[in-house]
Amino acid sequence: MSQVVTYERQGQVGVISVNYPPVNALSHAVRSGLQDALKKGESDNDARVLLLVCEGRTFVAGADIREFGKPMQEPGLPDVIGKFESSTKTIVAAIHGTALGGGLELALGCDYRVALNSAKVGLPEVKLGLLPGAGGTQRLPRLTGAAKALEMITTGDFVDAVQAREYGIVDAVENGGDVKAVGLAYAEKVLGESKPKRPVRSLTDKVEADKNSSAFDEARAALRKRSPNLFAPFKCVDAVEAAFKLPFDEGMQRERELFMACMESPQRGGLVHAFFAEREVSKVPGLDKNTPVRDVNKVGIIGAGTMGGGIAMNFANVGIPVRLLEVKQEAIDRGLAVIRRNYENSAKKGRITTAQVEERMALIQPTLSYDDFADVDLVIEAVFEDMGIKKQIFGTLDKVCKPGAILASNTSTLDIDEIAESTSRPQDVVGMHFFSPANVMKLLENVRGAKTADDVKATVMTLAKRIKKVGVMVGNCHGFVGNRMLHQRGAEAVSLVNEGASPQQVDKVLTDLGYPMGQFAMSDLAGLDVGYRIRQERRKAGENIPESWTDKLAEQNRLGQKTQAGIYRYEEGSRKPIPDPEVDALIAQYRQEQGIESRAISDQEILERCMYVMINEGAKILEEGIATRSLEIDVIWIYGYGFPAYRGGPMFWADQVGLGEILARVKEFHKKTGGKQWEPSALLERLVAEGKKFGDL
Ligand code: T1G
Repeated sequence: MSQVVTYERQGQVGVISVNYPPVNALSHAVRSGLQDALKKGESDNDARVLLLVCEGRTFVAGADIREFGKPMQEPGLPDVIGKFESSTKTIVAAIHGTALGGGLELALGCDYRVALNSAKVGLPEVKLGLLPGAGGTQRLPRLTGAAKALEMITTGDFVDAVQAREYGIVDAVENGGDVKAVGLAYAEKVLGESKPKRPVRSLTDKVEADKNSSAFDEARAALRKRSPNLFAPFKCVDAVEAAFKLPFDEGMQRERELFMACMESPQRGGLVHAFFAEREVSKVPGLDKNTPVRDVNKVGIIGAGTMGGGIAMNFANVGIPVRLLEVKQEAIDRGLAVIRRNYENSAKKGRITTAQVEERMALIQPTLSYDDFADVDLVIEAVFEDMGIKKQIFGTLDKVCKPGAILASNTSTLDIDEIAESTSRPQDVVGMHFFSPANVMKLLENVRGAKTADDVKATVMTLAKRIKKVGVMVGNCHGFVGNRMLHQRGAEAVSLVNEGASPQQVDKVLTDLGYPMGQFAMSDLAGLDVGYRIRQERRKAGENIPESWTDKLAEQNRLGQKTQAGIYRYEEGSRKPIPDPEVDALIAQYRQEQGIESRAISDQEILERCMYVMINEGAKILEEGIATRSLEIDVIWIYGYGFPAYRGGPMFWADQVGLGEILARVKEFHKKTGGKQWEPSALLERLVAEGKKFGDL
């Protein structure tokens, strides 16, 4: 392997250069290379100042996450950074791209830091269930003070170069694209001005000023509100506080102890799994990564309702013009008004400017005529979940759209192949299933039909990244992956209420697990009419779907938040679900009519029945090849339904619970109910028999 860290002298500057694609992560080779290059620089008598710089796309973006969980090989990063800080020579770090985590910590071990204008810095370890474990919690506060350090370290948010200079993290910001030239010039300047070594550990003014600050307890109180279930953020506060209470070396020791506690936490395992899984899903097994993609410069969207409007926003947000089609002018006007209101709310929160509101609105052109779809590269249909309507629409699209236009449906459950058969170009038909609210939820389930062309698959997967979504390629079946599992959880939740649990008890078990909202609160958000219509469709198609108490609510026009009453009731202007005695009475009445003797149900039974039915369904989805890897299911549930990333996703969580335990309970529920949903998955049985996990697939 070519040297990942080199040393060369340019004039009076000894240049230490890291070159370890893709992001110069601090692998063992890089840490050793840095140590060796530093020794060369220190022994090079003609090098009067040293410069640390990186090749490629970015300055060091952190420790090598792929090494986590493996035995750490010396030299450890804190030691390497300590050698830079105590070096006999003054060291300048030149930053470009994203100096993150251990990368920023390495730069803080240098005496001066210069950054390109386009650079960003951050300590995002908390997003991996960790804390900065190489001095970041001790050095950053010595430059920024308590409040900024706490904010950066407990959120993991990046700051841009100018902000970093304002906070005292970098000393200078320079325009220009050649970070090495900028670094050399700054090193010469340091030399010319005889700037002394300035180890960050020796800075005391910020520590003195904030040592009795209330910022630490305020940060803890804020975290108890924002993320009570998370472990690492609270340890971050403890570590930063140590910088103000202990001498530097003891503070470093404290940081180490807290870092190891985070490293051993199951939350770190879940978050690191989620980090890599999110990146893995963009590599579709069986789809050549060099498959050409089709141009998408103009998009047509059919339906200006909640979904269509939200989908349109995703494209306008990244500058792609949209033709938004409806059948009636008032529907268009209503849809555009909702879009404008959403943008104006974002502007009020400072997320976008008022100019951007107008720019984006101008990109969304309404139309009542399919003729305006003649030149679009992609159409996304987002109308009612009614197969008859969809087939009619795709028949029309087949006639009006140009050859090569991609015809996508945002259907959340219906058969993509059946839709494709209503056109003469099934190879151009694909599912693009957005999640409500479509302009917010990051997940995009791209559904391949039997005849969907490879370049269409590659195009929609690339497009997902372009519109800042996490795209997952899935197979075609009722409900695809996410909703197929959600359907099972929903049915089990309804059964649990039939048998004696209350909706709020079921929801609390799920929110205690870490979901942002429970099954029934989510049904009220989506609208009970959505599920009701799907069940009616399936009854029309001849399936035996027994009437449930939720049908009765829908028939009483208790549709959820949109009617201020559904499974819960909602006060004017509030989204807070309030248990409703009227619903309790309706459920009791339903039990009586069904001859059900209600019983007390434990939280544990609720957890097992809601989660294990999903795991069993997920295993069947893998068996059928609807998903090819369990990590795809994890990503779908984290980004589509808010499954807690710190638990890694449902299949990762199942591996932690133990597949043997899960299979045993699945068999018990199957024996007790005979329900098809409890028929043990053959894959689950095989994995247990072989002592394997989903993660081993
Ligand atoms: N280690 C190993 N691989 C990494 C990596 C890392 N830190 N960061 C990225 N990669 C890989 C990634 O898997 C992908 O691989 C490729 O690089 C491009 O990434 C002691 C302990 C830097 C903003 O948390 O936020 O330091 O798929 O697709 O969208 O205190 O990657 O190509 O094979 O995301 O342009 C702290 C994590 C670590 C930064 C670039 N650092 N990375 O985003 O590309 S913990 C982080 C990112 C730590 C110390 C502690 C992003 C990025 P492949 P990408 P991108």
